[in-house]
Amino acid sequence: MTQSNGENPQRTRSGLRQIRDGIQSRSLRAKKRVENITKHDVKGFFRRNAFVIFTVAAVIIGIILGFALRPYNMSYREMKFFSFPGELLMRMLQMLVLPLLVSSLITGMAALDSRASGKMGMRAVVYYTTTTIIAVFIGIVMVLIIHPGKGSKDEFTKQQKIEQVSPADAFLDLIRNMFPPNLVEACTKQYNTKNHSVMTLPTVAQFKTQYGKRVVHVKLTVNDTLFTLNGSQEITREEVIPVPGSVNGVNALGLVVFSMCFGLIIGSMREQGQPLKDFFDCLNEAIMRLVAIIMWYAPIGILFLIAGKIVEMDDITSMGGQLGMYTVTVICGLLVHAIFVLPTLYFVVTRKNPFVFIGGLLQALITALGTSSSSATLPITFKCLEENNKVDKRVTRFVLPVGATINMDGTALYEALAAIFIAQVNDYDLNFGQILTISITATAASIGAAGIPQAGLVTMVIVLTSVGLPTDDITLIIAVDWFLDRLRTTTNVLGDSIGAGIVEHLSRHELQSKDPEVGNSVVEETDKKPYQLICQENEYENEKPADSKTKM
Ligand code: 7O9
Repeated sequence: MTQSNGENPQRTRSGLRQIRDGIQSRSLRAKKRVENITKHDVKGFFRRNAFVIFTVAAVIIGIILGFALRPYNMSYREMKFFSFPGELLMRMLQMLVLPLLVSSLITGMAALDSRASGKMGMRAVVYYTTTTIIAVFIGIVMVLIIHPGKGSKDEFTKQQKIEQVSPADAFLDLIRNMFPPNLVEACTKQYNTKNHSVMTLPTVAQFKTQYGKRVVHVKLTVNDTLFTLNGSQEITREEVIPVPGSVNGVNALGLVVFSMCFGLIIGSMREQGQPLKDFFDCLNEAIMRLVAIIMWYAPIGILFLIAGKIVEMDDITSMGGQLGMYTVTVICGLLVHAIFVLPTLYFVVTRKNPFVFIGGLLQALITALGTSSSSATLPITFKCLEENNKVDKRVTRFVLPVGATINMDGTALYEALAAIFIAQVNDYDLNFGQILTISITATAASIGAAGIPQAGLVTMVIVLTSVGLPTDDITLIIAVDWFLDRLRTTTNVLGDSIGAGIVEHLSRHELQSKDPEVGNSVVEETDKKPYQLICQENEYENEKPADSKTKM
């Protein structure tokens, strides 16, 4: 290599000249390129990035409009009218989530054999756990360093009572929700154990006096639910009993479990499963086309969602010092995770520029910010990853819905941080064991959130109860929750998307060598990566072109 000491000075000089010439010619070329930019190029740039430009503009206009309208003190009704276009966007996105979730998971699983999907699933799970643990760690380090809670609650407004939840019941509900007995109901309801006090049970008491200990079964109706009590249990007047119930909301966990199993089975059925495979593939494609249409409306919806929220929010100047510091701490934690940890992880694994990848996701991230729901953002996330970042559909279809359901880095970071903040406000010293307990429960809470009814509050209650912190103090942080929710949702969506990029990179060999029977829309566009083109050729070898639905 170049050892300048023993080198011919003539050669060194010529090398320098070469470098100089190189730089000069490059700058000349760049100059020429700038000079050659035509109106056509500029137009092309705007057309290609139209969505992103509109969306960013929507956020800026939304913020300005929101603050401009605040002094007018709108009535509640006026505010609802004003947020109406935003509400419509939410409804449209949510409309697509269910068919998208089911069809993408089924086709995603059916396109892979059980070994390949097992490997990919393993990678996804390792990624989810690693990033969630890192997120919790960052949250804890941030709150310990910045120390936003000062051991006094004077500046906070009056607290309300928070309902207690039993962690055991929540855990059992999570498992129950994985296996919905009625698939149609799973689209609208989640199982939720409710606690009922049996104070008003004169019948039981009468039964007992009448028959003593020999009472076998007492049938009761509480809230229209018939259930049986075993008489051998001692029923005292104060007893609280778990009663089956349900709450409104999609049982995402149940649908994910069902769709994955169903997809795997269809995939293993070969020719027999082909009609169903085609059906769900077609359904998925049709939904994605609807998403493309809704994306044109998204900027308007986002504008009004953001402006509406700013008009609605309480006066920020009344926010106390501790709460302000808490908000800053959460923002710092989320930023470190989203701008430093996740991109670094992406770079280390793939050796590609993470910020180019994130650039392609901009619209999904802004939609997450506007809607504060990673499930409602799912359709846009799909579009961004598949179209801008050219991630293989077999990966996105499998990784994104599962990620939206169980991978919530922002939520995990937030819950751990919030629990320690509440401890600080109460002047409660946490030892290492308690901090470890908080990390474990926060990780579990973020994984199980979609399976636990009314998750936001319930998971926070579980984290606090695990170390004996007062649950009523959750009301201290509710004032800023709407805002922090948007930021953690954005982090959640980024985590899921980077996960898809990483899993695709790690699975590239299997995807390359996989049998070509991968579902038609996977190989739809011609500007895809080489291995997809290989699949395309093979597909034509195997199929009669007349039967093929593949567009060229
Ligand atoms: C945040 F798979 C899908 F897409 F259909 C799906 C549907 C519903 C996935 C998840 C859900 C779901 O119910 N999720 C859920 C998420 C339920 C309760 C709480 C949360 C946590 O939400 C985050 C948070 O509050 O930190 C955040 N708002 O990512 O949406």
